[in-house]
Formats: sequence, structure tokens, C-alpha cells
Amino acid sequence: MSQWSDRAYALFEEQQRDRGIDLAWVKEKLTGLQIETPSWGYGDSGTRFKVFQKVGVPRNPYEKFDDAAVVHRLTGACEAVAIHIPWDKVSDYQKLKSYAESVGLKIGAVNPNLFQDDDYMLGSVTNANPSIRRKAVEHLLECVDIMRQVGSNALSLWFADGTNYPGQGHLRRRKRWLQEALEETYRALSPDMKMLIEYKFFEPGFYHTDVADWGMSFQAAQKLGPQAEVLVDTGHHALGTNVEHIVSYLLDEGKLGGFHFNSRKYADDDLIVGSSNPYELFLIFYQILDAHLDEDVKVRETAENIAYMIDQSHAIEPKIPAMIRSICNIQTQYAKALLINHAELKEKQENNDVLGAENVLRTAFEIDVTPLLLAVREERGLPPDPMRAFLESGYQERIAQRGVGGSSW
Ligand code: LRH
Ligand code: MN
Repeated sequence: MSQWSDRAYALFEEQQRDRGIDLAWVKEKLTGLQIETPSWGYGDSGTRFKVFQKVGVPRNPYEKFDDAAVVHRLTGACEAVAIHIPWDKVSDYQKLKSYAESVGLKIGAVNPNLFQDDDYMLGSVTNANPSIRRKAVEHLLECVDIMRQVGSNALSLWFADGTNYPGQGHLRRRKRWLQEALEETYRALSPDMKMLIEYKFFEPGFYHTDVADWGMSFQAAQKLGPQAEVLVDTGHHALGTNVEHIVSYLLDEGKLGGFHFNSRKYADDDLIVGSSNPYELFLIFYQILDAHLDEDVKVRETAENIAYMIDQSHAIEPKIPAMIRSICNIQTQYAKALLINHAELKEKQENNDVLGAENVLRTAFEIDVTPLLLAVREERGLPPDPMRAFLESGYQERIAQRGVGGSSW
């Protein structure tokens, strides 16, 4: 490390020791943080107005893994890549698995796609037409089989199913068809597999969405069994929703399975996580770290087995830098949350010291964790500034030979 960062870290270390923070534990946690990147985050994507095509975008899942491998090599924090079927459909999934491993990666969650086939215009597992429901379930079962072939243990389910007008669909019959589809899929899982049920309050349904909020995912997962949990996509809530409260509730119920991290200002904007409202991301990590301290082993185990995943659409951003920025933003808020003095907070909360308690959190949030992140990266032989290392690597220039018109969704 440079002299500056040595001095900065020495001062940081002294300050945290004075605050009673165990920096060895903090570094161990930071080093252990792994965040899954989405294969589709490396491809072209956009809005309903335009999908801008960029130079050098991956043309197939193998090239998506090449780009993901660069992000992992520079950050050390994203060894797994989530795949989406059929966007990442290949003839030989064994070959895809071996290729991922050959570039230092593993395949993470498998995401079925029940929202782009024309047959699913009026619903997939909730479609009034039983043969379309059957087709949808067959796709879910195909994805469970793909999980076995690629060594994935997470089936990540999002249903676009919903309606645009009152009366268009029978809400309770759709609810039951959905649960039937989930039950048949759940029965196909191997014991080491998890089913993550994502919810979203609107879009593409503009009247109702069949899995619209955390409660509907939670209830569906409760009825299915221990391998079914809730996936919280941070962009899928109505404005004003207290997402960290939902996170604390699901932790306490042992049903928080994973996140799709991104950020938004208005709707499901899928922007770089932590770019708008980083305090929310910090408060989510506060709830998770607090659950780590719980006397209830179920709550602690849930907090220790969360699938952290990014789910973003990089419509205007250069893809690989956007992913590096996302990883760094998550590491930054996680590092700040690791510096929360939980004992001091508990004492303030138990004394109903309103501003005292709030200030304990704010104090941690306002700590500059740059010296800590630099120290951890240096100790792991990683570049101190992964973004700069990428821009100086020439990789972006090398992949330009892929041309324009790579994969998009
Ligand atoms: C739906 C969603 C879902 C993915 C898709 C790419 O908005 O969050 O998780 O399948 O984005
Ligand atoms: Mn998502």
C-alpha cells in the first residue's frame, strides 16, 4: 500500500479500536462477502423505448462468463454468475459448467423465463388455459434439470403473471394454479436445492400481479416447505416501502433466501445498486448483521445463508464498469454496517434514547471505509482500485472485436 493508505489505515485502525470494533472480524466478513452477478447484466438491455446496442457486448454465455471472470479477478467478490433460460440456453450444459470453472467461476442461480414466450401473454402458471399452465410447469422442471447439470443449488423464480384490467382474471383461481405449479416444481428439487420466490408489485401487470408482495411470496414458501424462501428484489416495492423492515421480518421467520440488488428512484429502474439511496442498502445490512447476533439459531442460520445477487439492466452504462461499480458500492455499505457498535445501539434502544440510537447507526454510515477496503484488497493481492485496474487493463479495447449486436434481452 502507498504510504498514504498505510497512514490512513493506521489512523482508521486506532479509531475503530477506540470504538470497540473487532477489525479482524470485520476484515474476515468483508473477505467472505460474495455477490452473484447476472449474466444478463453483461448483455444489451434497455427500456420499452429503446435497447441501445453497444460495441463489445458478449455474443453468447461463454463471453458473458469471460466478462464476469474479469470482474471477479479484479474484485475477488463475485465467483458465481446467475443464468437465465433461454437467454443462456446451450446445447451442452456440462460444457458450460466446465467453461465457467475454467475461467474461475461457478454457475449460480438458474432463472426460468416465463415472461417472453407469446403463449404467456395472458399468464404462464396462472393462465386460464391448462395446456399453457402445463407448458410453464414443464419449463420450470427443465430449469431444475439444468440446475443438476450445471451444479446450481438455487432456482430463482419470478412470475410476470398479472392482469391489466379488473375482472380480466379470477384472482383466487390464479393463486391456486400458481401454488400447484410451485408444489410440483418443489417436489422436483434435490435436498440441497433452494427455491427463491421473487415478488414485484407491478409491471408488466398494470392492474394486479399474482406474486405482488413479500407476504404472498412468504405464504407460498411457508406452504411449500423449508427449501422455499423469499427473494427480495430491492426495486420491486411501492415508493415509501420500508424494505429493511421486510428484510428483518423475513429474517425473523427464517424465510429470507436472497436479494436482487439494484437501485431505483421511481419504479423498477434496475440502476446500479447503491447509486440512489445507499443508506437503504446500509440499513438492510444492519438488519442482517443484527440477525447474526440473535440467540435463535434459525435466525442466525438464515442470516448466514443469504444469496446476494445483483439484478440490473445497464441500458446506458458500459457493462463491465457498471458491474465493478456495483460490487464496490455493496462492499462499501457492507463495510460501514460491519462498523456498527451493536452493544452501544442495544443499550440506547433499551433506554428509549431515540436520537442516541439513531446516531449509533448514522455514525457507522458516515465512516470513510476507504482505508479498510484498500487494506482488505491489498491483503488479498487484489488491485486497490478495481475500476482503475479495469480501465488500464485494455480488456474493453480487446473485446471491441466482438462488434455490435451482442446478446440482449
Ligand atoms: C423482473 C426481474 C427478475 C428477472 C428479470 C431480469 O423485474 O427482476 O428478477 O428475471 O428482472
Ligand atoms: Mn429481479
